[in-house]
Order: sequence, then C-alpha cells, then structure tokens
Amino acid sequence: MNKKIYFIQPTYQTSDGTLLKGDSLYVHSLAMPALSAATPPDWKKIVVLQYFEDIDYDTDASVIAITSMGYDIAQGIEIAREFRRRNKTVIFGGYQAHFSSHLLKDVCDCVVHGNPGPKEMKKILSDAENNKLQKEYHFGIDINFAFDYSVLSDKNITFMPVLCSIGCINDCDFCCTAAVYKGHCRLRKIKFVIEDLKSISRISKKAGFVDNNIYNNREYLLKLLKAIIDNNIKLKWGAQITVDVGDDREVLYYLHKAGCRLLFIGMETVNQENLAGVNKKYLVQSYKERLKNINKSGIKVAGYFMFGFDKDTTETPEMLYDFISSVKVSIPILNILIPVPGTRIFQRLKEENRILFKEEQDLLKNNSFYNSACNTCFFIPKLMTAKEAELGFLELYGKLAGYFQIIKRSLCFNPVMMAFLLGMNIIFRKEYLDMKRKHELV
Ligand code: B12
Ligand code: SF4
Repeated sequence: MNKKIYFIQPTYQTSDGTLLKGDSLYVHSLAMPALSAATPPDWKKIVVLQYFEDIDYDTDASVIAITSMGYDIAQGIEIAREFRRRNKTVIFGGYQAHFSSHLLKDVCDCVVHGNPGPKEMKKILSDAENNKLQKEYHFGIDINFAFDYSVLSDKNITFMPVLCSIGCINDCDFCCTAAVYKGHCRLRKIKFVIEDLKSISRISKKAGFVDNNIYNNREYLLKLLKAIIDNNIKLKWGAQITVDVGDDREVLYYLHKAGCRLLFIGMETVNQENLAGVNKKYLVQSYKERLKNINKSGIKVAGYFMFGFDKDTTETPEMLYDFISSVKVSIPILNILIPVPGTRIFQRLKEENRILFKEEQDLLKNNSFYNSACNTCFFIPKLMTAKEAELGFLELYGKLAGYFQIIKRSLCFNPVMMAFLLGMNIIFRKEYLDMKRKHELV
C-alpha cells in the first residue's frame, strides 16, 4: 500500500438527482483543513471539495477518506462504492457518518467518530497500512493544532472558516450538536485560533467562526477577543452565539473591537412554552432588549427561527412576522422544524407516532438546495396539520420577503454592511420566490 490519502468532501444531489456544484460559497466546513493538518507528514495527501472540483476516480492513492455533514452522505455512499469497486480502502467520518454509521456498513472499511488529531490519524493510517483497520473508531476531540488553510486558499469562500470550540454548553432537544456533545464543549487553545486567523488574513479579509456557540465560556471568549486585538488581526467576522450576550456590555464591546460585525442567534420561537418544550433555557421577553443592545454595539444580527413547535398554530406565522419585523433582526433565517434522527425531538415524535418519513434516507434525500430553508413538514404538528404548517411557513416567508421589509432590514450607516445585508436579503427573497413556484407546481 502506498502512503497516499485522498480526502473528499462530497457535495450533494439535489432532489432531481443532479450534483450541486458552483464556484463560490459563503462559508465552508473546516473538516478538510483540520484532517489535512492532522495527517502524518510522511503521507502524501490530496484534498477534493466536490462542490468546487471533480473527483479523480483513477487516483493512485491507497486510502480514500470521505467526510459527511448531512445530505451529502447519499453522494458520499456512491463515491465510496465506486472506490471500493476499484479496491481502495475507504474510511468515513463527520456528523452524518456518526449518526448514520449503519448506512455505511457495506460501503466502507471503517467509520471514524469524534475529532481525530495527529495522533489518531497516525493510528488509523498505520492500521490501514498493516491491514488492521477496525470497523469503527471512537475518538475524543483533538483540535489543538493549526489547520491547513491551503485546502481553501484558492476557493472563492466569502467568510473563511475558523474554529475556537467544539460542542455547546446547552442541550436543546432539536439540535444535532447537542445530540453529539450532550451539553459539553471543548475549547481550543487560543494560540492555534490566532495562528489560523493569521493564515486567513493572508488569503481573505473576512472570516466566520463555525463554532456552534462562541459564548460557551465567557472568560475564554474575552481572552480570545483581546488576543485578536493584541495581534492586530484586521479581519471582519461573524459567529454564532446565544442571545444572552445581549446583556453583556463588556463582551459586546470587545466583540466589536476585535472585528465582529454579524452575530447569528437562535431565537427559534416567540412562545415561551415552545422554548421550554425543547429544553432551550432563554426568555422570549428578553429578546427585544438584548437585540437592541447588540445592535447598539455596532453588530448586526441574523436570527434563526423555526415553525412547527408543539404550541404553534396557524396564527403563529403572524406573531413571528410581527416580532421579526419590529425588532432589530437584519437577516431572518427560517425553517420548519426538522426532526433529525439522533436528536431527542426525533425520538419523542417517533414515540408519539408523528414522524412522516419511513426511512432516514427519505429525509436525507429530501432537499432542494444547498443549505436552503426547510419548507417541508416531516412530522405531524400538534395543533395543525403538516399542510397547514407548510402553507403558514410559506406565507410568513412571503411577508418577510416583501421589498419594504428587505430594505428596512438592510438599512444602516455603513455602506459596505448595507450592501452585504441587501445581498443576503435578496437571496432570502429569491428563495421565497423559488419555494412559491415549486409549491404552485405541486
Ligand atoms: C459550515 C457548515 C455548513 C456549510 C458547509 C459548506 C461546505 N460545503 O462545507 C453549509 C452552510 C452549506 C452547511 C449546510 C448544511 N448543514 Co451544516 N454546518 C456547518 C458548521 C457550522 C461547521 C462545520 C465545521 O467546519 N465544523 C468544524 C469541523 C472541524 O468539525 P467536523 O465537521 O465535525 O469535522 C471533524 C470530525 O467530524 C471528523 N471528521 C469529519 N469528517 C471526517 C472524515 C474522516 C475520514 C475522518 C477520519 C474524520 C472526519 O474530523 C473533523 C476534524 O475535527 C456545522 C456546525 C459545527 N460547528 O460543526 C454545521 C452542521 C454540521 N450542519 C448541520 C446541518 C443540519 C446542515 C444542513 C443539513 C442544513 C440545511 N438545512 O440544509 C446542510 C447539509 C449540507 C450537506 N453538505 O449535506 C448540522 C449537523 C447535521 C447532522 N448531520 O446532524 C450542524 C452540526 C449544525 C447544527 N448544530 O445543527 N453547513
Ligand atoms: S444553543 Fe444552539 S448550538 Fe447550543 S444546543 Fe442549543 S441549538 Fe444547539
């Protein structure tokens, strides 16, 4: 066996079966830069991001390493089959491989769970070399090394990804992160985050923290922000965070000073009982004031909301519309609740016989766009029908996609930020028009 590994991040198939490809993305996963950096130096490596480039099935590499984040697992399985046909050793890892390892049994040699660092990658590859690969590896989390940004440097990615933690201290019932890390998180050593930010500064002006929640540990975040300032890193960046940061003037001040201009916040619903019902511990009545404080500190907010919770009714879209259009949310991100297999909400809905798909593959295949809103209701809501949920969702999207709403959400004093927000809100409108067209065709 030669010491050559071929890493593949599959793209995914749209619902009509075509492969989704393109030449630019807003953000990208860090799995490949991390794995490439963790590969032993005596192994040659090639990394292919299938969204941007094609797979060379004639590669002479002996080990094929495939990642899978979500729907892309269906395409990953096809790739694995083709390489196995060519007698290659195939290994899989990533979120969806973790949740769906049973789908991979017959198409690969091993599934890796967890976040392998250099030591673990060395172990896997030496086992492969010695024909001793285990069917599954369960590793912990090693993210304490600098990542290999050469993997992304020639790609058109608006916000270069960076990472300071894995997991989340919260444990929300619907969340895939909570399903894996169960309310725990691991922080990355600040020196490696700074090293990565320096690598990014050489290839881009913008970054995006791909952490689930950068506010997992307040003291750590403050230290990180001060290190970004002290190291004179001039990147402008965004990150996901919990809404309680809106009460924390000191953190908001340093976030802005360190270059943060956009925060993604999961507010999910404006009904307190809904939040409590999915084990999310924040207060809806605090949202307005907290959003105001964040905006005052010079940072814009992209807000995640979902529809289809147990207390939601056909009246809820109107309430969500009133809330979103009256507070300072510059980019709304809306989805119908997705009961992802592996999460507690999936388990509960399954026990209540409310899941509307038979096999998890049906859910994985049922997507129309890359990272587009989920406008299909895959379960029976409690206080309305699935059809009513879909219609209500479409109506809500439509109202928020009106020109007046788009312009109102995008207005601000900074022309660069305004152009960015306008661009994002125009994408929001396009998504709505597309959903509407598809809905009328059905
Ligand atoms: C960036 C991102 C995206 C980008 C990806 C763009 C791209 N082409 O790369 C966009 C915005 C398009 C996106 C889309 C989606 N995403 Co996404 N995304 C993320 C995000 C924020 C960061 C991923 C990342 O870089 N993580 C950091 C790296 C270091 O960790 P990692 O990916 O887990 O990889 C490590 C290990 O898993 C392991 N590993 C991974 N692969 C392999 C392979 C091998 C061979 C080995 C040995 C090890 C290994 O080692 C890696 C290094 O430590 C995560 C949240 C998160 N923080 O992880 C969500 C997340 C992964 N996404 C999620 C979801 C739900 C989706 C969508 C389904 C959303 C939608 N409605 O469309 C789609 C699915 C797209 C798809 N490809 O199938 C969920 C998980 C889904 C799941 N399967 O359970 C997450 C966890 C967010 C959440 N909390 O809900 N996403
Ligand atoms: S706060 Fe966000 S990332 Fe954390 S468990 Fe809840 S939904 Fe997941």
